Amino acid sequence: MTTSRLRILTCLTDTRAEPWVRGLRAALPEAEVEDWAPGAAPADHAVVWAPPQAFIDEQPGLRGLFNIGAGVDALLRLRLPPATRVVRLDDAGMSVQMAEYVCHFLIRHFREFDAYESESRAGRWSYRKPRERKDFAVGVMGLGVLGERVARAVAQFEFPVNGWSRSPKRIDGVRGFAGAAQFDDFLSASRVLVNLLPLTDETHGILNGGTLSKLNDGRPGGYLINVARGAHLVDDDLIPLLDSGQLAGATLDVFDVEPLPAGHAFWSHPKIAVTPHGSARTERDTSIAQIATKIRALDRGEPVAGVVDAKRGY
Ligand code: NDP
Ligand code: OXD
Repeated sequence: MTTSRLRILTCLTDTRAEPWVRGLRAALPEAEVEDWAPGAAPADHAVVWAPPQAFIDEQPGLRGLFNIGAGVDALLRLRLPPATRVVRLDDAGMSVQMAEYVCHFLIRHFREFDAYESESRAGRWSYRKPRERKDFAVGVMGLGVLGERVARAVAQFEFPVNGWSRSPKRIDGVRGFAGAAQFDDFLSASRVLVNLLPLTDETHGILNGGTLSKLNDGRPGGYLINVARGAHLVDDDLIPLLDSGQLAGATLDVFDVEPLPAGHAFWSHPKIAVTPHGSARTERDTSIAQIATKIRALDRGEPVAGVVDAKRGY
């Protein structure tokens, strides 16, 4: 009698597969690990980033589909075998990076470091009037693995912090708002808005002219930091809000089309800072260790963290 070896395929769009295959082989010596090519023998588990439907169609017995990122919107758009569990990365070094990124751009805006930089380039020694933290309440949309860490980090700098999630949350130093019923109050109470929601049918286009105009009690001077997904933002609504002064600026790490196309208005707008979807990068070794532990646990029939609820969309 032959017992077949556990089989794992990688299918990683825009990511070099070779180091992942090598790392997974080292972490799971009992398994056979290969990068997918059309027609390859089907797998028990797959480690993926934005795989095509053609890959999934060749995996009728897939038990675990392991995403090498936190956001699973691209996976949930695919037709998956009914028994396949989609598993997201559970932090794996991302939340500290996200906290650094948000605190960096928040503080840069609050302390007007861009203006100081221009002054220094012009050889001018000039102070700006200090601004008060109490006037810069930060609203964090999404209080999951990343949002909660970000909210706590911002609170450490003594900004007032509001958090919005689907279900109510209690986080020290964070004023909680939950559900559609409290969304407007959350926006009005926040001046700087940080988006860390998953992209779902409910959250698509949630950053638009109507919602962004409610920031800061409707007064001018709001600021947007979008680090979740480009499709949360209605691109065409942002520029008029910036040009009119209703919003003072925006930091954008994610875009509807990535890479952000050459010539897109966001590249050159003086009030927009663009970064290339790098606010929290996947740490390969940490992620491989996490995925290997979860593959073994799933195969022993044990529960694992980060299994996605497809109905909820995250
Ligand atoms: P989680 O799934 O851990 O958390 C999601 C949070 O959003 C939860 O608090 C959830 O509420 C809340 N939420 C979901 N839907 C709604 C809704 N309709 N109304 C109000 N709140 C809602 O996600 P992560 O924190 O791990 O990641 C968030 C997103 O960040 C990812 O989906 C991904 O798109 C993006 N990301 C971006 C990266 C980058 O480099 N730019 C890197 C990694 C992730 P509840 O707690 O009640 O369920
Ligand atoms: C992720 C991402 O979801 O990189 O991990 O956006």
